[in-house]
This record gives sequence, C-alpha cells and structure tokens, in this order.
Amino acid sequence: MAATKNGAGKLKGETPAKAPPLPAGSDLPTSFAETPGAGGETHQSTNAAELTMTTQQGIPIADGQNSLKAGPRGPTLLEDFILREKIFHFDHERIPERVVHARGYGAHGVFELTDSLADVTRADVLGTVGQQTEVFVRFSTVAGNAGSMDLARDVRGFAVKFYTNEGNWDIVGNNIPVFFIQDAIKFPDLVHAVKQEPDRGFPQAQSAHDNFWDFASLSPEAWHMIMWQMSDRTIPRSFRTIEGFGVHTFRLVTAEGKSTFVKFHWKPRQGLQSVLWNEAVKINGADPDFHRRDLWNAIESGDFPQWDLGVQLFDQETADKLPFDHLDSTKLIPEEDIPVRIIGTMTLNRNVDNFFANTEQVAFCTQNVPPGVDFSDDPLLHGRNFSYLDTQLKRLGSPNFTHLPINAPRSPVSNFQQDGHMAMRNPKGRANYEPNSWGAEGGPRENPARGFVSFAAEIQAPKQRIRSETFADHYSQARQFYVSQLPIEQKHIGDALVFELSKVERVDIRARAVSHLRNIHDDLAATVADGLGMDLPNAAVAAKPTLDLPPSPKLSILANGPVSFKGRKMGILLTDGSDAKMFAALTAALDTEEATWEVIAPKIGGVTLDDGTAVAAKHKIDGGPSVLFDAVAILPSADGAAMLAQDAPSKDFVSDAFGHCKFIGVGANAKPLFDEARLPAELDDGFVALAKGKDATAFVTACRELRFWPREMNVDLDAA
Ligand code: HDD
Repeated sequence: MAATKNGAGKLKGETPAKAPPLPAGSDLPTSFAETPGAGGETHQSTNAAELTMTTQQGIPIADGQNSLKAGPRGPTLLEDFILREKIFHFDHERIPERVVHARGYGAHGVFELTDSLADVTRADVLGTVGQQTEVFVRFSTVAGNAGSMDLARDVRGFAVKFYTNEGNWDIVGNNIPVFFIQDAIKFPDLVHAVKQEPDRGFPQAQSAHDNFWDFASLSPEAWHMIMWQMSDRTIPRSFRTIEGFGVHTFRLVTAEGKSTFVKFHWKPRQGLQSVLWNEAVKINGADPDFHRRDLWNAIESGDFPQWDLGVQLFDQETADKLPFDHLDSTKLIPEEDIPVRIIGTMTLNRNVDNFFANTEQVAFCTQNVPPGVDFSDDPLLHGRNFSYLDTQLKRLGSPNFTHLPINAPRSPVSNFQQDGHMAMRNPKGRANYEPNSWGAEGGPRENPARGFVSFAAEIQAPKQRIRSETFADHYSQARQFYVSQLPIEQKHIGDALVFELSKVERVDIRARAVSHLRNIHDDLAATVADGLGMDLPNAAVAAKPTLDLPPSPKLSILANGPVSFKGRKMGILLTDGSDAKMFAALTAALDTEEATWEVIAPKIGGVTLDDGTAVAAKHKIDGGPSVLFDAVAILPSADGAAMLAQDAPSKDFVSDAFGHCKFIGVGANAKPLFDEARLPAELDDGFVALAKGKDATAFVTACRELRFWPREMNVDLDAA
C-alpha cells in the first residue's frame, strides 16, 4: 500500500476517461471560449502576446488592479477607460433568470440510435442504427430561483437538445410523465401560485405554502401530478437517477405523410433512486449544490451517466380505444398497456467548460422539431410552442440567440433572416429576399423534398373556449399511481402531504386539499387527515367517478432501483489508529463495485492508520455529514471512538445514517459512539459487522439494496 492514500475513491485531478469524439459534422464550437474571433480563445492561448490581458477592445493592460488617479489618494480620473469598461461590463453581467426552471445544470453528450424508427418517421436522427448525434442536456428544478438549493421538493426538468443533421430537436421534458394543468392558459396561474408569495417574497423553492395549495385544491386536474409531486420522485438522489418524459403525445411522420403517435421516455441505466425528506432538508444545508456536484463529479471521473430513450408508439385507432384522451397531459399511458420500446442510448460525457455560455444560455424550445417529428393537438403543448420562443427573446435579449454556439445547429443554416442585436451570421450576397431572380447567387431555396411538412390533420370545428369532456376524469390515474407504490412509498406520500399541508395556515385550504384525497384513496385521505389532526372532510365533487385501474409496477421507484452500488458513494469515518487492513479491504471492495468513497475524519489534514499509513480526509466531520452518502462505514480506533462519542456532529453522523435507513458498516470499535448517539442496543440487519477482510465485500453487497427499509417503521413517529 502507498504511504499516503487519497481521501476519496475517484478524485478530481485523476485522469478522467476520454469522452468519445463528437460525431461527424459537429465541428462547430460549443462554447464561447472556443469561438474563433469571439475573444474567448485568449484564455486558451499559450502565445505570450495573447496571454497579455487586454480590454474588450484588445488594448493591452499594464495595470488592472489600480484605477487612474490624480496622485496616490485621488480623485479618480474620468478618462480611465480601463476602469470604466471593466465596471460597465460587470454591471451588465446578469441576464434575466428563467421564469421557471431557473436553477439548472447541464452537460454535453452523445445519443446513439440502436433501433431504427425509419418505418414510422422520416427523421434522420431516428433512422440509422449506430448513428451518433451530439446532445446537450439541462436538468433543473422548477420553482426555485437560480440560487436556490438542489434538493427542494420539486419536479425536475429534463431538457434534451439533439443537434441533428436536420436542425435542432428539443425534447423539453420533466422527470414526471404528467403535468398539473391541461391547458396552457393556466400556466401563469400555476407558476404564480407555486413561486414566492408576491407580497412577502417567500417561501423560496417550495410548494409548502398557502398559495400553492389554494390553487391546487381548486384545480381537480392537478391531483394526478400532485401524487407524483408528493412521492419521492421530487427528491431524487441524483440527476443520474431520474427518468425523463416528453409528457405530451407527439407525432412521428413518414415521408408519405403517415402519422404515428409517440410518447418519449428516458430510462436511467443507473436505476431510480431518491432520498428521504428529512435527508433532503439536511442535504440542502450541507451541500446546496448536491445534484450538480454529483453530476459534475461523475462525468469528471469517467463514470458517464446513461439513459435509454424509449418510445410508446400507437396509432389513431389505439388512441381512440384508450380510457383517457391521449391529448390530455394530466394522463399517462401505462407501460403495461403500451410497452416502451428502447431505441437508443444517451451518454453524458463532457462537462461544460463555462456555465454561463452553456447552461445559462442554452435555449430549449418545444417547437424545435426536425422533419418527421410533429405535434399532436394537446392544448398544453400548443401553448408551450408559443411560450418558449418568446421567453428566449426576453432572456437572451435578441432574436439572434440561435447564433450562440450552444444554440447554433450543427447542420447548415441558410435563410434571409438578418440583422438584429448581436447578429453574428448575416446572409452574404446581394439577395436578401425571395422570390428573386439572381440565380445561383440568389441564396437559399425551399426544398419540398427535404423540408419540414406539417402533418395534414383534418380540422373542422367551431371556435370555442371549452375543455373537452374527454379530459374530465381527474382522479382515476391518481389512484392508480398510489396503488402502484410499495407500502413504504405510500407512507412517504402520506408524510409529504402532511408536511406540506401543515405549512398551510388556512384551515379551509387544508380541508379542501384532503377532500380531493377522498376521491383518490380513502386510506390516504384518512392518514393525512389524522396527521393534520383534523376531521375527515367530505369528498370533493368529482366530474367523473374514480375508476379502479390495475397497479402499474413501473410507476414505483423502489421496484425500479439499481442492481448494484455502482456510482453510489460510501462515507468512511476514520480516526488516528483506524484499522488499515479493514480500510484497504473496504476501499478495494468499493472500487470493484465501481462505487466511490470519501473519508471523513476529525481533522481535514487526515489520519494515520494503525500501520502508519497516512490517509487524507475529504471532509472534516461537521463538513461531511452522513446525508451526503448512500451508506457509511464507522471505523474509528478505540481511542477515536471514545473521542467521537463526545462530539455532537459525530453522533449526528451515525444517528442520521440510522434514521435515514442507511446500511452501516460497523467497525470493531464503533459501539461507544453508537451508544452515545442513542442507537438501539440491538442492531438491526441494516448494520453489517466489519471485523474480517471478507466482511467488506458482504457489506458492499448489502448496500446494493440502498436502504434498510424495515427500520423506518421503528424510527418514525408517523409510522406508529
Ligand atoms: Fe416549461 C422552461 C418543461 C409546461 C413555459 N419547461 C421549461 C424547462 C423545462 C420545462 C424542462 C427548462 C428548460 C431549460 O432547461 O432551459 N414545461 C415543461 C414541461 C411542461 C411545461 C414538461 C408540461 C408538460 N412550460 C409549460 C407551459 C408553459 C411553459 C404550459 C407556458 C405556456 N417553460 C416555459 C417557459 C420556460 C420553460 C416560460 C422558462 C425558461 C424557458 O422556457 O426557456 O417558456
């Protein structure tokens, strides 16, 4: 063993696995720093002249640290153009944050098609098996501002931009397959209701307040999505462990104009995984950047996250037979009814090199579809198609936002659109209009064979402001979601509802919320009413009676979890004198599992093990609480354990790991710490003894289950 060991499994700074090269045709710059002539390349240069700091106008700077003054004590002179420009630029650094999904994190990657859909679409990106297409993905929370925390209870955005050979295709989805509302005209109300209340400007990044539940309790259509929102889907362990859904029904269209309906699904190869609510609350304090750090670290270390792209395909005849309207975004089609066909894999393999240029400036638009992909008549989708273009103009300040490298198609762009703020791509030549008679010099021409042709849907209808009768069943799929959950997941839904509604001050709003639960599931309604200490209200008036749909196991997180501890993180608590052999065995077992690990120690300088090996710490104990890990191993020396037993953060470390149902590796000397942390005298099966070397493998194998759920019933008052 080396004399000094790093305090973490895969540290930044180790050589990451190489990202696969970009597919052919993707030679356009992907960040401002790489844009020729854009100025950013000076950061990359090794040329001495170019390394000289300059103004934005390229004037070399001799002193950028002191403003120009009359004498050393001033006054400062107005002629100081270097000061003026630097402050001017700084004053204008901010752009408006997204009105929703403000907090997000992105990464570059590649999509590879593994199953051709050429029989149902002319889209090039879905035609040729093996074809690789560059992608950029941005994950996000919805309600919080850009500076809010990652583990808010919130829907996660899952937006994918494919840079196809036929222009950009954006699937702007969420990690939940349904939405709160059926018609886009209600979107501003929904967003106003969930964001900070306008008079006081809080609460930030949470739905647990009167306005949200007031709106929700007056919107029966929201209650299917509310069941998802109250489930652990909205407190995911990682962006890497969420599903993505295109939500709406789209169309795939052949060259002959034949249409097939499609719903898009992203399935994480990492398996689904969430945290507990109590854990989420603490993670937000310990590491508000938990999700972005996790994604960044995974990609930096070469553990590239992957999602399979799946499609549910169905024709008009099947659509007509579905029990729900396929144009209603508050409904899903159970995978048991129409199976998801996997057609490709997306790999995120490159972190951004500039957050602003990539993640902030990326502009997703639902209306970005290549020939062969088209829209259904979902009224929510149509409103979105209007909204996204609009919002990019507001956010990015110019109709030329498509000229930004992150938004620029990798395929040729050619038209007569010109000028505007910050135009970097103006048509050359004399003709900037059509038709024109300038022949070959006359610029681009339409191409009916290659060009986008809308599906020729027949429409004959009166103009009305009306909601379709076929959208009226609001509770059946909400109930189906609930009965599809494992008991522990059902408990979490009940706990979440009680928590959220306990933050609602108006008692009538609480009661109105519970009245909807009565239409969903009586057990749930009774649990929540009891948890709130209120009488069970009458059921809300339902437009249609709730159907008893069969459970859909695909809707459970726990039934679709990972099969290994790969990509998960172990926290190893060490002190001076800890057992070197056990530490070596455990880290070897974790490396074999392709899991990561980090050392937590009383001092950040690290520890010296019982064989003299020095091990660096990744965290000091109070900076590395157990909520940051999927499982923990407690390996102090005897003296170390006695010391930690007097230390509140160390006691929190073990009692939180216990309370959050984590698997805990028990070193030979851990007991005094457990006793002081008031862990039960009799340890349950979520504790695994780490006495001999081979125990390490048994412990890591146990950790594949991720949590020891039976414990929750013993540690949670609500479970009693
Ligand atoms: Fe939206 C952003 C997803 C309904 C209007 N939305 C936005 C983002 C995602 C979604 C993932 C962030 C994209 C990014 O990372 O930049 N939105 C959805 C889903 C919806 C949905 C899955 C329902 C199925 N959205 C929706 C409606 C409207 C909007 C009905 C308006 C009528 N959404 C916007 C927006 C945003 C946005 C205001 C804000 C920032 C942006 O577009 O680029 O236009």
